[in-house]
Amino acid sequence: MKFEPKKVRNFVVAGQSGTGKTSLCDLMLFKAKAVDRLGSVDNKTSISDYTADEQEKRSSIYAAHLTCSWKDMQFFITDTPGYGEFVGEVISGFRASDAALIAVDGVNGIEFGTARAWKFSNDFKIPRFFFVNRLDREQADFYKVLDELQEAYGKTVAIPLTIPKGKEADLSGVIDVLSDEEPPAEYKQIVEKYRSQLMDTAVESDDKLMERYLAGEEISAEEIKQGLHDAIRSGALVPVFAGSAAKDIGVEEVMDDIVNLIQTPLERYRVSADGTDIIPKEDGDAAAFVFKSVTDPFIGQMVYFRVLTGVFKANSDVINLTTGGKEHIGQMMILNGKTQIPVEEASPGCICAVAKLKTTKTGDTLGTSAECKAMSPMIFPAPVMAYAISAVKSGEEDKIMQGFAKLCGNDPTLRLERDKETHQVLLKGMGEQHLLMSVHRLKDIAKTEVHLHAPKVPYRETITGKGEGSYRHKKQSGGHGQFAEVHLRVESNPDGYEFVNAIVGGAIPKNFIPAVEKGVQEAMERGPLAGCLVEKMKVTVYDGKFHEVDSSEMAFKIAARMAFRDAMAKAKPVLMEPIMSARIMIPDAYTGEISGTINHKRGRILGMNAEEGLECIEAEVPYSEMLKFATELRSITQGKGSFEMSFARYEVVGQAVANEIIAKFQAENTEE
Ligand SMILES: Nc1nc2c(ncn2[C@@H]2O[C@H](COP(=O)(O)OP(=O)(O)OP(=O)(O)O)[C@@H](O)[C@H]2O)c(=O)[nH]1
Ligand SMILES: [Mg+2]
Repeated sequence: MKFEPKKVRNFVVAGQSGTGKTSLCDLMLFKAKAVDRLGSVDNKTSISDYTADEQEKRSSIYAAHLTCSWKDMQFFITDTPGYGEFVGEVISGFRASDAALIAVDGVNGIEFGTARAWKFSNDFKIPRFFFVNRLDREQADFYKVLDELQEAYGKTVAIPLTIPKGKEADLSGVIDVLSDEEPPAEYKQIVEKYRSQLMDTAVESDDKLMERYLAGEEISAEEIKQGLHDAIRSGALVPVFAGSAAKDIGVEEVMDDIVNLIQTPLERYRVSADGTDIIPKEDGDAAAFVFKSVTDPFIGQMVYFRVLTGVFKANSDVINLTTGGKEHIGQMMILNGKTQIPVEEASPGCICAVAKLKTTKTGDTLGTSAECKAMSPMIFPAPVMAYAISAVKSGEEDKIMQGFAKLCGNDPTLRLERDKETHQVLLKGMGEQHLLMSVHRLKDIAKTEVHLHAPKVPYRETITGKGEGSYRHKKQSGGHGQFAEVHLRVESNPDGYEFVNAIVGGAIPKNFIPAVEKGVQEAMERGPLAGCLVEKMKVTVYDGKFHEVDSSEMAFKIAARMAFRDAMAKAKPVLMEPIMSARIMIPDAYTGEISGTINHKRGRILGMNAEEGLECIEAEVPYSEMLKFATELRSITQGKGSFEMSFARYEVVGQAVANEIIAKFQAENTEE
């Protein structure tokens, strides 16, 4: 099987969860006769949602790669999950594609998933088009959704290529705005309106065409097509289609226009990591971007790549341009859900899987010649939720680590980290479902289980005043005694930790000073209030005593540790907590409730603005209050909101809250 790049169309299907993306993909495969039976999400027979977990959930978790031929063209389709927590799959799906089909619900209109798909199309510089789906449902209203799209993305940008015939249960078909010569009388006016808007857009991209158009000359269908193609490619036009995947309405029109109007893989320019353009060619040196890797329980590690330029051949040697390593490609497969179809050659636009590469991982570029350029890796959002994990069966810690290492290698939004401050092992990801799913996967691939706990908050301690403390360590236990005395001062120092030796006249001999500092640093690892890291202070040793025979490094370390505690208690110690900067994207209707929730969480709202059809709240909230926010936001907004957060700084905890934390710590530590 070989593909001519001019006849390949590669696009990603993205948008809010439940807008019918997978149903649309199943229908496209069926119409293109890539399968003999129409797959269905609801009946657990979808070609795209083929994993047991997806069938159970009746919703996509992983991006699925599909392929079919339609009117002499080969489609490579990536169906992505709409559920916000699986965003990693969406990002790699966009990286692999030349255009985005954004599914929008005919009742709900713009939702978070719509805005996100729009943003990714911008980030990846790919043209997009909307499919307003589920128009057969009660209260579905194409024109209301169209208004929203035009409001958010531009009146002259979002223009229908098809409009619905009938509505809700009486939806009976669509009218093709450009080519339906005789639309039913009641639609004539509206068709004329959009047709003339499309004509304006089509001729705008070409001055000569524009002149002829204005002079009233005939413009050929081919010229209009080219004009629309260029306008879509530049983003000046984002066509809107109407339909219903469930009723098979408006889908063929979309498929035909994908063939007619969307850019070919040869028109998809990219920029390499060193800033030079990668201009795709039909043959010659080949390069492909590895956008994903998967651990298959039977085959082992599989990597998925998208050919950027040139032709790859099965059973050939290639170079990993990112690492410089050599690899051998054995069998190459294109994918239709779980079906793998071997191919001899892969050309621009193809999405292929290969097994058993030695060191290649997600984000690398493969090439047939060292002359080819590597692309930069993808950027994924930072995790927004964490669980502390522990082994269910002790002794399986290594197995757990290895299992998670594999999962993290395949999922760039998942991380396993040891927290230096709380000493917990944290599994971090994009939300509760994402983390639970990963733990479930661990059971599959490593046959081991973990307990999940709420993570401890890495509080810190510091002082707001100044204090002096001293301690004499003296012990006589048989032979040698132990003796050391340390006097020191602590004072607040916003710049960080500083240690000053102000001893004059040898009260503590120089060679013991490092031991004194060591003692101070040890004391700072476990503060007196709640056992947290102590920071931001200047510590000055100004006096002490020693004994010729009985003093030792150990004795000075102990004395310094105790003197430090004494001084800190007198210097107005306070507890500090991590504060997160959060950006919360929600539909307007939830602004009130989310603002209330933020206030309730001791958060501060810094600003609110409308962004791409959604409300964006910028806020700062203590980390301890955000541990479960991913889950709360989901339940408040019914999955229509999303957020990202990053560490901002430490701040002093208010007295009442601090007292609770300290009391809890002390109770736990006396129990021990
Ligand atoms: N009434 C109606 N229901 C539809 C239509 N298209 C899909 N559905 C139903 O909507 C539900 C969600 O469809 P999916 O195809 O799984 O939606 P999705 O966008 O892939 O969702 P995620 O995978 O969660 O992102 C299913 O129950 C479908 O049967 C439609 O045109 N009309
Ligand atoms: Mg889906």
